[in-house]
Amino acid sequence: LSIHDFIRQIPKAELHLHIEGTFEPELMFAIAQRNKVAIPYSSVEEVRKAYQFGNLQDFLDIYYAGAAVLQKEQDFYDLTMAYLLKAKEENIVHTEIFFDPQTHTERGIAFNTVITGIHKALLDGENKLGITSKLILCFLRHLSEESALKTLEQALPYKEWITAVGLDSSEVGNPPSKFQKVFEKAAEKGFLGVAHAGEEGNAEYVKEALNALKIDRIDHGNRSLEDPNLVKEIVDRKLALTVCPLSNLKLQVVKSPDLHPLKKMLELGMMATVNSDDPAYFGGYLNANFIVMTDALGLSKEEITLLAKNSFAASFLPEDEKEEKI
Ligand code: ES4
Ligand code: ZN
Repeated sequence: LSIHDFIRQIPKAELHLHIEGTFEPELMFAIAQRNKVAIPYSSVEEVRKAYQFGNLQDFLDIYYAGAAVLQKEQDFYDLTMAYLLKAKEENIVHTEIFFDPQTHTERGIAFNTVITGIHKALLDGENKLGITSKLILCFLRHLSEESALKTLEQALPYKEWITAVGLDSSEVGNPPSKFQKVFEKAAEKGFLGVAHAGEEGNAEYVKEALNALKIDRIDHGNRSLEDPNLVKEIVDRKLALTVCPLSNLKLQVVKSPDLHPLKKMLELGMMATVNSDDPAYFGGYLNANFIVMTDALGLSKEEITLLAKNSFAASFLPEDEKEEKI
């Protein structure tokens, strides 16, 4: 078995995936057409050409613009099902999906429309494709804590469908402490917590995510490596990092594949996992992320196996279900 085939066939979990970031141009065109909404591109090629960003904010501007064609429950269903079919092809057997309700409620789409479309697809994903899943509600950190609190209120009737809350969007200037109250409230209601931290922000952002938000898992976390005491805490507490190699390259937080810290993280004893983040925008799904790292860093089959095991160990599945999949 070639190492690339080894990557393709090994069962994996994906723990860092924005459903709005799986929106492929072909589906975007189809949905724009049936909803009769205009998009600023005339062809799929033009959309792909526009997907050139040198940092997080440039990417987010395009990502939010694309999400604006999503209006009906069926649109959210189709978006989610398209990702699940891709996941099936890649031997992803469990996935934990972020969604950004505020991206949609801020433009007048009902919370119910968004979550029901996604949830129905996840049910079909489990029943027809055998893929288990969890849903993580992300607050947009460029908006106010008040808006996040309102979003948490809207989510409460759907508590059974949502496992955790998260924090995404523009990191620098929007530190975790801004959302301390809403994460406290979410914890009281029984939600787990995750947060994007140390992607563009420095190690202080990761420390705040741990101390102020008391998160259970760190999204990205790359810049933790700048603080040895923080690395020690992450190792000692077995906190997982959801690392996203192609995202890091596309957004230039890592300048080239051979400079990526993934292998270093494993060597330090950190529970790193590999994930695709926004695969329609960053040039590849989960296996492509494993492949770019394997080719650049010379990962062995043992290291790939460890990363796959970590993906289940770090998931929010109950312990007995983790055991079954590892
Ligand atoms: C995101 Cl890569 C990334 N970082 C922060 N927020 C996001 N939302 C979607 N992708
Ligand atoms: Zn992300």
